[in-house]
Amino acid sequence: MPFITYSTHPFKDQKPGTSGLRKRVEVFRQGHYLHNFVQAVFDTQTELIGGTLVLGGDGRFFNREAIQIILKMAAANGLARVLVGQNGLLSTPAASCVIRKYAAAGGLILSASHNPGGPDGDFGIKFNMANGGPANEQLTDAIFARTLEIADFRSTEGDDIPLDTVGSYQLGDMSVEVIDPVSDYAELMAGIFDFEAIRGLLAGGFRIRFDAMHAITGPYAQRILEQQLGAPAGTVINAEPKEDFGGHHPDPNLVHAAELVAMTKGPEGADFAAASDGDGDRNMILGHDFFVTPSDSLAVLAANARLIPAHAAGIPGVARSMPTSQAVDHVARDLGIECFETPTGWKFFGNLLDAGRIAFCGEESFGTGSDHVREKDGLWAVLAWLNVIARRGQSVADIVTGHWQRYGRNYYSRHDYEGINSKAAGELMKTLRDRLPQLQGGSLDGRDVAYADDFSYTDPIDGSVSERQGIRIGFADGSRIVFRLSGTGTVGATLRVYLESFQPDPAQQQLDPQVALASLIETANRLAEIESRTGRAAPDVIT
Ligand code: G16
Repeated sequence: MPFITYSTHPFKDQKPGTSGLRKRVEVFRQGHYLHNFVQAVFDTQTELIGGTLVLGGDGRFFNREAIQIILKMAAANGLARVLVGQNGLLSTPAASCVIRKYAAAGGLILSASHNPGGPDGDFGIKFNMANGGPANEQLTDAIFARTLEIADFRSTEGDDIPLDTVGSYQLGDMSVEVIDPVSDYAELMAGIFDFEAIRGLLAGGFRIRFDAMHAITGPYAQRILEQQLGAPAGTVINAEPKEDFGGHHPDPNLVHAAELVAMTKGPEGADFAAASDGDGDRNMILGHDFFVTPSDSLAVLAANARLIPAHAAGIPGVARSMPTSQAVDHVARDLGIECFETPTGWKFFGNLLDAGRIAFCGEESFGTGSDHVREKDGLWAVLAWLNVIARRGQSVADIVTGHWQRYGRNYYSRHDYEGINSKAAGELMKTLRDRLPQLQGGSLDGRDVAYADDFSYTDPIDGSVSERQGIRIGFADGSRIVFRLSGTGTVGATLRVYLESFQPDPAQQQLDPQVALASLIETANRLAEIESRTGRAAPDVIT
């Protein structure tokens, strides 16, 4: 089969964000946009040449086409083997699992996560390393630098690989194995959790619902929850992956999973409900008429880790991203284990997980996971909760309120201002940054400022430094305001304001977080001059 070198010209905007390169579909379909990025990966990740690549995506529009393009480029670039999910599907955590299990040199995951899909939606691609985790900043910087100078790419004009049938194929000297996307992952889950206890819980009439949001987790949840654990057929809703996610926004939060939230209300409401996102790495956990914040979810799972068979001996440490609430810090102190605060982005957990310093980690952005893979994992979180519920014999609400009574409650909320003018957003952040020295040691609306800085992280394992990771203002009473700009949006800028306060008194732990945080919200809005700078009187999404 003849391999051909095609000439191309660089695009200036291929810098990966918080999690890979995400752009509108129309951007990815222009010229050789995708080819350039993939060639930059092959040019810089030389261990792939002669090695194994894992390939799959969340099934969104352009997924199938992109997979065929990448397969041909992989063959022309001298890769030995590609493991690709049937129909081009692999959830992000399943891709991480497959990379690790088959000792692949890396993986390419096609997804724009929770961003909408379809011809007018978003597409994305990210490179994962041999440990199964997202490429670290050094690698993404190298890939980006290469995209700026790229002049040609290699490919071939061979036939497409039939992705709908599991089997082995050949593209020149490269073998292509189309694999069942679910089985390796399902086997991994069965080895972690107490499936017997969960089966017993479900057989006893505990009612659960899982919303796959017409995205990747439908086949995974049906196999594991319905077929292996015995949940009734139909437990998984919106189970069929669709190229446009049924026209919805595959983002598991209270706004976009409103149909699921409604299923937890009233006397017949589900006892437990959960949703996952486009590529299956996020999770939202609900009890009967009860929302568990992702920050609380991490804290509760850490406190109950020993109930999960794979962690029966306890966990060495935990980590959370900086804007995530400090709920898990209280648990770590109590358990006498290490607790790390990292920048936003799952890639920052990789070194700590590889070094065995932490076993659980999580982010406020509906991400929770463990050392079983190197990505956050939506279904892992669901199974972890079911495992804990089955072993404790308590409802979700009882587990969480009991947790608050013991450790205190971290009231928490995130306010998002989406699609705002990028220049205005940049100026807002700059003004805040400039004011930090004045805030130090002073007080704001009656609260004493304990620290005011732009978060900088030194990786404890490799010493790498990541600066300007978000502006944080911490108060002496334990409350915090954090401002940062999202690194995952594709239109304008998204300002995220994270708000947190601590309430140790059980008698005062039952407030609506928006009420409990009202004065802090006012302080944040005033301090950042949000309305005058963005033209927005209220956030677009509150979680
Ligand atoms: C990605 C990253 C997460 C991060 C999230 C939010 O999630 O993997 O680590 O917390 O983005 O990022 P931002 O606040 O910059 O939008 P996903 O699920 O989109 O891959």
